[in-house]
Amino acid sequence: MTDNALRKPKASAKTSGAKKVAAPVTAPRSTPAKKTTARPATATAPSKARATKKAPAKKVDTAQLVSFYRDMMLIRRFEERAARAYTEALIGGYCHLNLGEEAAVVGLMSALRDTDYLFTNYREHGYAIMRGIDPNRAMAELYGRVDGVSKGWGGSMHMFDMTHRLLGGYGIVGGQLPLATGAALAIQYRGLDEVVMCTMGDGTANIGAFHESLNIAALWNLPVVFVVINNGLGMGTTVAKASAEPEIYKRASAYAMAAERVDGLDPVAVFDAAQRALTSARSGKPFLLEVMCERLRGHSVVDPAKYRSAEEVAQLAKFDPVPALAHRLVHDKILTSAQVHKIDEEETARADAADAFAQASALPDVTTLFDYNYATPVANDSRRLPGDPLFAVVARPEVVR
Ligand SMILES: Cc1ncc(C[n+]2csc(CCOP(=O)(O)OP(=O)(O)O)c2C)c(N)n1
Ligand SMILES: [Mg+2]
Repeated sequence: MTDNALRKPKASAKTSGAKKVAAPVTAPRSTPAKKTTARPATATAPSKARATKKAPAKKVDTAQLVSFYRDMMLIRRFEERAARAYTEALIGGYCHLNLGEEAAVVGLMSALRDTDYLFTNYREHGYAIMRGIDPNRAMAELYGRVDGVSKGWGGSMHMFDMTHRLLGGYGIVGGQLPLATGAALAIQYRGLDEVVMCTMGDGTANIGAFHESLNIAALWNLPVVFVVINNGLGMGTTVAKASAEPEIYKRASAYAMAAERVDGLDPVAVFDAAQRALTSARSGKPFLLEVMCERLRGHSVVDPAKYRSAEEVAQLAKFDPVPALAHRLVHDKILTSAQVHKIDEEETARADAADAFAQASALPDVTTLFDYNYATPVANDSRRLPGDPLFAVVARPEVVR
């Protein structure tokens, strides 16, 4: 367990931005922070000024809850299938999984309209599926096959699909933020009723682009929701060790931006919070949403996560949103255990079918390697470098100066 579990909120915490309420106050850092995984001295409990009354309990739409469960189960089985294929050396490159973050992914994506846009990072398979991309095409991309979302040239970290308005898939931590902000500017410029959602990890909130993007988004009232998936870890470094302000949503107040922290184990809570955030952004008030999750496995498939003690790993099951929702469905008599099991079987079969589809898909022709480097033709596109062992040596195009 990272210290995340200790920080899991009982209810959503909110800040409406410094324009309306006092900015969060942290104790001045007079002494250097101690190297500890415990909550840093600068962390403050939400002040009364910012704590909001718990929203009245909404009647849960049972069909929606079942649908959330099915989606979460598909992501769970898809990711497990991907992990297996990776260890069988069927998938190359990097591979980061959404295991433990399924409720966050499903809640967030269910709140988006088809006309909204998503930018995300390398931990993206579940997002791609939830945007409506066929799991077969998502899996084929992991396998680097022609039927993949990015025609097999992107791999796990670089899915892109304009039809479903998934604008990546980025391997550079924070790389997606300025791009998402720019897309929101384009929407505003065109006067459209669309919103950009930009998801990232907790570690990303320490990258310069985070601050630049939030600042300009708030300054120009851009229709963008920034979402921090706080899984307590940036690779092997805990939030407590890396962030002077570990309650990341509070950073929004530095930019007079509305913000909220929500329990990422509950897809309904995430869905509701995402809807509030999107409504705000659609009216020109960008939003920072922090979603508290646990990453159930290593940073990527090849990370044995030795920085976690056996005791911590044993605790993780408590923070697994998939069995938690199954339990809720049965406990509340929405589904029987047999029905829950059937959904599992069906989604396992769906993940297996995606795997079979990917294995049957062809590898891309190597001559198409540079075909998708640029959206539009570029003069002197140096796709055929003399000496490149993959290609016959051809005359290099003249360089335009
Ligand atoms: C600019 C940059 N720096 C470092 C890395 C190496 N790196 C990849 S993922 C990662 C941790 C990011 O953690 P977080 O933002 O919390 O996302 P999570 O992996 O937990 O989803 C780092 C440091 C990178 N890809 N890009
Ligand atoms: Mg993280």
